[in-house]
Amino acid sequence: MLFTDADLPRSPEQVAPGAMWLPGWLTRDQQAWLARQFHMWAAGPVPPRSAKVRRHEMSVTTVCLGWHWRPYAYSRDAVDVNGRRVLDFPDWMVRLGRRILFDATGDAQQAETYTPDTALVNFYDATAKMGMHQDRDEISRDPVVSLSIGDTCTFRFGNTENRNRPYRDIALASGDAFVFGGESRLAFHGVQRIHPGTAPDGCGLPQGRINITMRVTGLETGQPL
Ligand SMILES: O=C(O)CCC(=O)C(=O)O
Repeated sequence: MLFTDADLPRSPEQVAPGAMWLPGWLTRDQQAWLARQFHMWAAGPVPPRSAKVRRHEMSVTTVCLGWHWRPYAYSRDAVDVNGRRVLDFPDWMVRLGRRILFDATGDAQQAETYTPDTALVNFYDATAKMGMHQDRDEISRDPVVSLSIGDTCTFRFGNTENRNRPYRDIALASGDAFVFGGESRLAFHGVQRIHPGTAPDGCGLPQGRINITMRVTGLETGQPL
């Protein structure tokens, strides 16, 4: 076939009110740089682990920055892993989150004050998935900013009422950003499947998928940057 969907230009798109998909937001070099950061984060002090949700181990492994997430709470120390304090949330990631939020919304005032203080960094192997859920362990309802690196996934973005229709399935590819806030902040969402072999050359992750979601916990007020 001369053209597949992957060859077609992909433009920013509002998936639902408050939910913006920004395809190809990261350059290939930026993806590779973030993949290198991921390998450093994964080296410790707290290793990636599969969280247990209602006694079932998730198929993704997660390493956190700023605050450690466990179902259904945040703490500074990884009390359900090895008790060590998680790495600080990097200043550059605050700036990155602000730039993405501005590109998603055009709202300079909101973007300038956006101060994420935690990131959940998930690694998906070829068979990993994430069930439909809401991100509601944060006190703050500031937007969630997500970045994808590696294999494409089918990301399902639903409604705020339940896990059922209406929802949209979108192909989140390496370098894509996705923001959900406002009316969509509590939308159910999940990862239906990973598409092995789709990671682009040079993205820094030959197999699997990294997803970074930045969030504002609302647990402690940080210093403005
Ligand atoms: O991997 C993704 O794109 C979504 C991750 C997610 O839903 C989460 O970390 O809560």
